Amino acid sequence: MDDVTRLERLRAEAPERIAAASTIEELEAVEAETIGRRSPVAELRRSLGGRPPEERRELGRRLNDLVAELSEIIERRRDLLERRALEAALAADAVDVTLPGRIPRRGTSHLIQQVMDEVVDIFVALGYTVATGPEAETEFYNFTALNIPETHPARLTSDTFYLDYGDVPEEILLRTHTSPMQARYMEAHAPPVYIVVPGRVFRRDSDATHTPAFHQIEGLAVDEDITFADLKGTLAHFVREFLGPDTETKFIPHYFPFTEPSAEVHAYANGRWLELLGCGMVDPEVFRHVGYDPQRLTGFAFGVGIERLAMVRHGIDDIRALYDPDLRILEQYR
Ligand code: YSA
Repeated sequence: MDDVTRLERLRAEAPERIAAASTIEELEAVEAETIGRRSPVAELRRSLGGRPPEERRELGRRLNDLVAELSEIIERRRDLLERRALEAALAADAVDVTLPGRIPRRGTSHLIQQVMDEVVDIFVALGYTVATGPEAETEFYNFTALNIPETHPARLTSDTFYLDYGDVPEEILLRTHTSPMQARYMEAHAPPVYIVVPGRVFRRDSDATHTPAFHQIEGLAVDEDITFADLKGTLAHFVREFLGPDTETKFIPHYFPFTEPSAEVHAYANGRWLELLGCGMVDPEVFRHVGYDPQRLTGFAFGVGIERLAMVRHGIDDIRALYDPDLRILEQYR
């Protein structure tokens, strides 16, 4: 086949191949095969130099015409394919504004957290600040600094979760109450002190009113001339704020090694009295442990059980309901 015939055949066949390309990639492949650097057209152009002048001129003109013609057809096809690709992308991305929205499930803080926040708020409104301490505590801060004797039953492994850190100078345990923060805070701060300490505590307890992990809020007020009347007034205010003015409560004398005198506060709910908190006037021995002057300072402290508050307020008679993962229970307290 002579050169002119090859070019004419290309001119006849190429438009059909260009029209058949349905993507930009296919079109680029057809372009490379017809007028690209390795195409028959490029090959002929490279051969021009070795031809007689007349033939060179004639063949060169034909080549230029063909390349111009096919380039135009290819560009038109490219425009069309690009427009189609854009339209397809827009159609795929389209937002149907008439579709109903997806409403995300609304979360809520757990009832125990809600109660803790509320108790903290009541005391913050009285001028108290919030402090927090470690859940893994030393035997010293959990017991010794609080004047709890070596022989006290709370120190037994039957009551307390000890952590096994191997051969350490002091036993580490999961704190059994938030009271260790009393000593930690007083060691680090000069009086007066007005703090509340919310946190999780742990004991080997389990029944309808006790769980092995539960929450307390510790309160500590140390100043000059604080009396038992201040303790009673503050806790009565707290109970009225949290449980309502008509809630029946009573103070019962009690014993804690770190307060003297000591008491428990009980509230009446669901036909029975439920213990809410322990409290008392800070024992001078605790002041001595932290370097405070017991001649000049007095104070009161208390530790309130958060789950018990939730039980009294919501009429829950088994504490374990608070830890049931069934959301239908917790959703009632949004
Ligand atoms: C006492 C005097 C102070 O100066 C300061 C704090 C205290 C409280 C003391 N640290 C204490 O823990 N006392 S307590 O053993 O009686 O617990 C306090 C409250 O925690 C209880 O009144 C009860 O409401 C709650 N509680 C105790 N064990 C619990 C529990 N709640 C749920 N599960 C348990 N296992």
